[in-house]
Amino acid sequence: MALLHQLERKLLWLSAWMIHNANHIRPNRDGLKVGGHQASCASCISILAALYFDVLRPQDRVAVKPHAGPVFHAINYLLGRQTQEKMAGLRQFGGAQPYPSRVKDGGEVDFSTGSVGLGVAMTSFSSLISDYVRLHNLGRPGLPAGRSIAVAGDAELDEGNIYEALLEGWKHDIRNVWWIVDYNRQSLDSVVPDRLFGRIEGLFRDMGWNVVTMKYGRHLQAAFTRDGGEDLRRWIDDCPNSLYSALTFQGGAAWRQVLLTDLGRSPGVRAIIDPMSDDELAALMTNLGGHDIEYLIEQFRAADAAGDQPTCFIAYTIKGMGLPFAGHKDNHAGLMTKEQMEVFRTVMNIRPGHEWDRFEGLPDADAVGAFLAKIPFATPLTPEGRALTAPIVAVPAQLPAPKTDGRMMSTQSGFGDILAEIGRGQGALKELAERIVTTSPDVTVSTNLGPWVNRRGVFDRHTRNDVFRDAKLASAQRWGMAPAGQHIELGIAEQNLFLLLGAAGLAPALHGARLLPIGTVYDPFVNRGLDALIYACYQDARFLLISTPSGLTLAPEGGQHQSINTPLIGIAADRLASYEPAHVDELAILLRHAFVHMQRPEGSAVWLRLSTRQIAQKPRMLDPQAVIAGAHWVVPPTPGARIAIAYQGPIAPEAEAAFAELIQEEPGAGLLAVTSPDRLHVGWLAAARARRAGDRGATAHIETILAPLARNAALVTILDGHPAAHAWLGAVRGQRVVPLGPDHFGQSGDLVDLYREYGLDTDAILDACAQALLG
Ligand SMILES: Cc1ncc(C[n+]2csc(CCOP(=O)(O)OP(=O)(O)O)c2C)c(N)n1
Ligand SMILES: [Mg+2]
Repeated sequence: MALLHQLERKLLWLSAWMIHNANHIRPNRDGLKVGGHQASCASCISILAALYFDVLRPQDRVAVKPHAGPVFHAINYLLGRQTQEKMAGLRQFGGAQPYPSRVKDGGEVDFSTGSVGLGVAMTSFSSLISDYVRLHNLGRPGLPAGRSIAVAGDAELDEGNIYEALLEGWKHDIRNVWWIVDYNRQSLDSVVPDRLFGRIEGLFRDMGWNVVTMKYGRHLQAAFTRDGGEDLRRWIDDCPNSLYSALTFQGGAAWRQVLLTDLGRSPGVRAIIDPMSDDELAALMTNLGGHDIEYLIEQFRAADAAGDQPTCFIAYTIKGMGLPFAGHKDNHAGLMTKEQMEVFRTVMNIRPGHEWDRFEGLPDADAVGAFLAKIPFATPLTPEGRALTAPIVAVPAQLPAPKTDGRMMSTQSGFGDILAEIGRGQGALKELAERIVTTSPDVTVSTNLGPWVNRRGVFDRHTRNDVFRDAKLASAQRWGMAPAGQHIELGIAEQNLFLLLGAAGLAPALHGARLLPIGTVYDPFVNRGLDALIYACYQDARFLLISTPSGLTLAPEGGQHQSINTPLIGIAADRLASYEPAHVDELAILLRHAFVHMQRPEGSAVWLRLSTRQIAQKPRMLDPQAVIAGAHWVVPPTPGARIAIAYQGPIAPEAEAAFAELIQEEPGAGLLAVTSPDRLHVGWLAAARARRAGDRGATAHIETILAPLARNAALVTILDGHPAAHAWLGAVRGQRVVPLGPDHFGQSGDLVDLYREYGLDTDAILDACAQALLG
């Protein structure tokens, strides 16, 4: 315990110093605030120390609240897993990130955090995936199952996604999840209302969680057992959060004054507080559960021994504990002044020039070092460290594409057919089929996942029969639930979809298990889960997103469901390769590519935007590389041609019809199928960068594609999405673009009316061609 107390002091020093160094010591070249959160760090020192230095096992995975990033780095530094250089570079280019980041800070980070609420919820989906991997026997052999743990700020519980995740977790009977709330009753702007936690505690219990409230530390608990102790406890229990915070900031004399005013007539209370100095009184009154490491460890161990029920620990804390602005309501981004830091340095016994020394100022430095070497978490998870890898699953050269020749088909039904064929799991498809895990937020049937689910079953930790099937009632969906199932059924909340895809997409790194996660969602509702989608990609999770139906092509089903901004999101989202095929032959190429690209170290998640519109499929030979690179000529232009039509997605028939008329007058015109403005744009920027770096021959796919057209040729572009997705094509070779696509949405109709109203029909394309040719 004595050594743990010394380690707590060290974490408090290092986290505060790291932020101080970034703001006050390091040269500032641009005059911008650097920032950092010394108070948020101080608040959870004991919680993190109890976890990392005692309770955690190497196989546990932790999401650390964003503003405790410096404490996390300090812990790793003490364990020899973080460098002084990175810590001194906190918030600097190449230095430690402000909030723990898997991709930028490296393998010690299990889950990135930053957008509050998401890291917390991620842990429940991570535990679900942990169960999935274990029950399918896909994990790295010999790796024990660990807990998924979140250390959360209390304001994170204001985020709605927390409650969506709680409900979903309850449905899936998740296990081995701990959420530890750093309950400092402060957020960024203010002190939170007093009665809130009663509510939140009830919510957790209703969702089947065990709730452990750690309000008072052992000193206060002891005081409460004395004469007058009950009065003191009642006084603190009734004390509004804001007053408690203010008194904490003011210190011992202020505490004494109010206690004497309110409880001075109680001889027992007088006997407790009168013998104490102001400092001792302040220490007693702020002896909350979350700052008592002995108590924390005792409670964590007890929960551990009690089993695998999900547990929420509410650890009462003080924001800024141990620092001059402890308890002050404005302390969130508060920084210690240089003078305050000097006082702090003296108290911490740190010699100038030795600020970064690991055990500087600790009375038992050698013993602390020896202790750290023996804690459970000091054992590396594997010889390669915490970030695991998984072997690549072979993908056959061609996926089993449905017979399309001469048929009318939509990309959505093509997707369902191909996946169902893979689901047979025969021959070369066996391993691929075993690694796929699908999920959908209550749109499994309407996104054509049904046939796949019929073949592979629904995942559940418990086997549950399909009542309809057992009763021989006719239904197209035969969905028994069992641990061997490969579809994870989700409720309708889209953020959960992306958090689950994120967790499943990290299975190689977290469990050494290769999963190929596929999630389906209606395209417009990508927006509902967008922050969680970006969050999953930011962590480099690998998954395939299928969004369908999309655009105003869903026509009578549309109105509010018409998505126009999603192609732009596809262009802008990092670590996400986005496509919109028009025909099923392109789709088959792209699906195969997705399974390969998701597994490449330099790959990424993949997004296919699909449609329910049935269009004519034609026999043809495609160049897969061109489809993957983002565009291919359906009808190549003759050299020097004055115009081309470029289309994307299910408006292909309108583009073809317009093209048939156009070539009557412009025989050399070209017809271009765009499968990905995102990939074209990525390739274009990459080629420009390569040329600037000296590779003069670097050429982008879109540059090659547009090269045959005349320098001053015109491009008429069209997609069922915002026209800005294509407008940039004019910048590639300085050609003129007339971009078509809806920039308004919101009414249903049939395709004829909608395409006319929003300028996507054949006439609109021909008008645009005329305008373009006139220049
Ligand atoms: C989604 C999101 N909204 C807003 C913010 C800005 N923000 C950062 S921290 C914070 C308050 C955090 O309070 P709490 O979770 O209680 O953390 P602590 O008190 O421990 O610092 C806010 C609003 C954010 N990071 N993410
Ligand atoms: Mg807080």
